[in-house]
Amino acid sequence: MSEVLITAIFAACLLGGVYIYAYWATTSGSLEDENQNFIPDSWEKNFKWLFTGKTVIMLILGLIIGYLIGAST
Ligand SMILES: [Ca+2]
Repeated sequence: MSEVLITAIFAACLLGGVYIYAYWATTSGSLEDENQNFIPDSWEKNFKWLFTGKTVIMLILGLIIGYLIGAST
């Protein structure tokens, strides 16, 4: 496997974990989410783009992973 593929898979898993954690933490009340957008309010100042761009980021990572797996076989 190429290093790019491993990096892309790792990034997708890491981001998936971050999104799941943010959802879990806001719904369970562990982290404050007054505006109810499933983004912990303390993260919104610096990391809101990571959530608003979620679909695009995951799509690009998916395309990279799919392309590299396809190219390697
Ligand atoms: Ca919020």
